[in-house]
Amino acid sequence: MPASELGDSSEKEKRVVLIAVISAVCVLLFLGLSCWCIIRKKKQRKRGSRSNKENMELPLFDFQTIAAGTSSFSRKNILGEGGFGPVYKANLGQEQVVAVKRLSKDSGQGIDEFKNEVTMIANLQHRNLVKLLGCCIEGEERMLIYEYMPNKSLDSFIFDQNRKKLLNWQKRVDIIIGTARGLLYLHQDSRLRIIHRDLKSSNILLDNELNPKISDFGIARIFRLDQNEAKTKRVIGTYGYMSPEYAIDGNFSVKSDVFSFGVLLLEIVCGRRNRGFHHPDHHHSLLGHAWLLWIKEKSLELLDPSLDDSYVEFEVLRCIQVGLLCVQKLPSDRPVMSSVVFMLSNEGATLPEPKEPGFFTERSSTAGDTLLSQGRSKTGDVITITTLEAR
Ligand SMILES: *[C@@H]1O[C@H](CO)[C@@H](O)[C@H](O)[C@H]1NC(C)=O
Ligand SMILES: CC(=O)N[C@H]1CO[C@H](CO)[C@@H](O)[C@@H]1O
Repeated sequence: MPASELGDSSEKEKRVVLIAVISAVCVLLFLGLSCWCIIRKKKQRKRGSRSNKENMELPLFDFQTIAAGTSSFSRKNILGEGGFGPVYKANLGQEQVVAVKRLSKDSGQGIDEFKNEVTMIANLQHRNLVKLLGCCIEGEERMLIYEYMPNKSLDSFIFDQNRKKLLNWQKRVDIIIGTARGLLYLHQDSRLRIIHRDLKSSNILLDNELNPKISDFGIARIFRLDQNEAKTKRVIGTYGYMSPEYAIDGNFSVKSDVFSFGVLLLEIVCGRRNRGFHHPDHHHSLLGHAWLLWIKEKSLELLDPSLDDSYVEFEVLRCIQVGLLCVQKLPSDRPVMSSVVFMLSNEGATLPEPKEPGFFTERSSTAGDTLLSQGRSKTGDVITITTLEAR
């Protein structure tokens, strides 16, 4: 073979190899690119459908059906006032009765609270939280549809001279523990960390068997899981249930909910409201009264007289002790809800000694009280401080 041909053929071979390599790289590049495109598209579609789902996961109810079910939103079907408007009882036919929370047109803050409540509660499910069935959005109308609670709210029992007799000691303990479990779920067991910020007896609804369900998430806040505290300039809440650090500085955390829970617990045991509590011997609130009895070791006197003999003494004392632990002045002294549930449901649990409760000063002179009275809304029950918006 002549050398020239040899050189030629090796030149040819080189070219072939080069072409093969280039085309292989091209094919690989093309394949890689198309794979990447397909994967990206898939991801996008997935993300799209997920965000769609998150918004639209809720069943939509038809406006006409609800209008018919409430006799065109007649007053006689009003169950009560929610955070942002009236709540109606609606009969949707086929024995389906629901509660409809309708955003009032004149409620300025309402639309935010509505959205807040939808996104918040649509993602939650627990037997001690009220269940959202769907919503209705039509034109200006915004409504939330909840399961109907035939026995209304806890305050309609414990503060009513006749109906309070229907709740014996065991039932009250069940309500306290159920509420504690619901709150524990909000604080740490759900996918989110939620601070309710307006826990009170009228936000605890009772089902057929008088099981408690926490409701009204209009002003609840979601915390990041590593977040412990937040501050707000718009303090919204209910007089008598707000912790000192929240009422005074707008600081809120799981511990401000724990404070409200403690107030609620003591109200259930005593059958009287913390707010507007009167006692012939002093000017303290219910919390102050409970504390005075505790240090005199006379806590049983706190017990609702309508309870007769249905109670178990050591259970009552333990409940009161847990209540007092929850309403301690310093947030860091208050237990978290998991400890509260543990202390309430384990007879053997050893409980720390409570310290002085928040707002433990006789009424006429408390900084808390004067501050709190500034922004009282027209109902006198729900207040906002710093900005005077009624809710
Ligand atoms: C509120 O929080 C700030 C720090 O974030 C703290 O300095 C202040 O003392 C707190 N207020 C109350 C009443 O605890
Ligand atoms: C104590 C009380 O009023 N219980 C009622 C709760 O609701 C159910 C269902 O409507 C009634 O049957 C109970 O009497």
